Amino acid sequence: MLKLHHVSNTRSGRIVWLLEELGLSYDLNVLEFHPKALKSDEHRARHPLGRVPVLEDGDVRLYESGAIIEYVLSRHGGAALKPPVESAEYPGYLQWFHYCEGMVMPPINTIVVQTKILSPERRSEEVLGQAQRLLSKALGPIEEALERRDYLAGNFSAADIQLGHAIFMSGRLGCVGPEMTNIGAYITRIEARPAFQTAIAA
Ligand SMILES: N[C@@H](CCC(=O)N[C@@H](CS)C(=O)NCC(=O)O)C(=O)O
Repeated sequence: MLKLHHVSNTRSGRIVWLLEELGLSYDLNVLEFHPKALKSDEHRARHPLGRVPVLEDGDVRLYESGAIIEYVLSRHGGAALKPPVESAEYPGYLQWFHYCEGMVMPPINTIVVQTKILSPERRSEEVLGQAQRLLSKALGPIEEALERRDYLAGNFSAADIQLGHAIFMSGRLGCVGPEMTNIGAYITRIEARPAFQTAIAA
């Protein structure tokens, strides 16, 4: 049985979403977003940095969301959520899948730190503004790509889970302006998926 270590409203929601889309059974260990839980010896034994997501599958333990998604797709019947390697959609799938942690999440991390984690006296308007501008720039090519399609790589795919979750988070952080109409419609589209709703409620 798969076991997912999860904190609400974080990247581990991507994995809940994936497992729900695939209809897989899994145990969910919901942790608090608090050092007592995440930096405990018990959790550090699962993830050396004390973070989520962590997926356990028998003797296998993985703790990087993109790797977890690829692993589940390969070993647990997820072929339908990835375009075939020889298809025209495959290069775009790869690009958007990795664009998430490479380009979109770094400024999101800074925005979360500057608006939610640091105490008010340690926050910096300058650092926050810089991260917001960077995120807005990183969303630009996605807005353009969604002009021609409903999902990032043709049909709904794991790229929509990985990057779609980050786009949804960008919206929640108030960083999707009204001019980003394609992204706005995309967020509405993914929010309508029952598996996504389960993931956000978890
Ligand atoms: N690149 C990693 C990032 C993991 C990560 O930073 N997770 C955050 C939640 S979104 C976390 O656990 N933060 C807790 C902490 O920093 O103490 C992934 O995609 O899995």
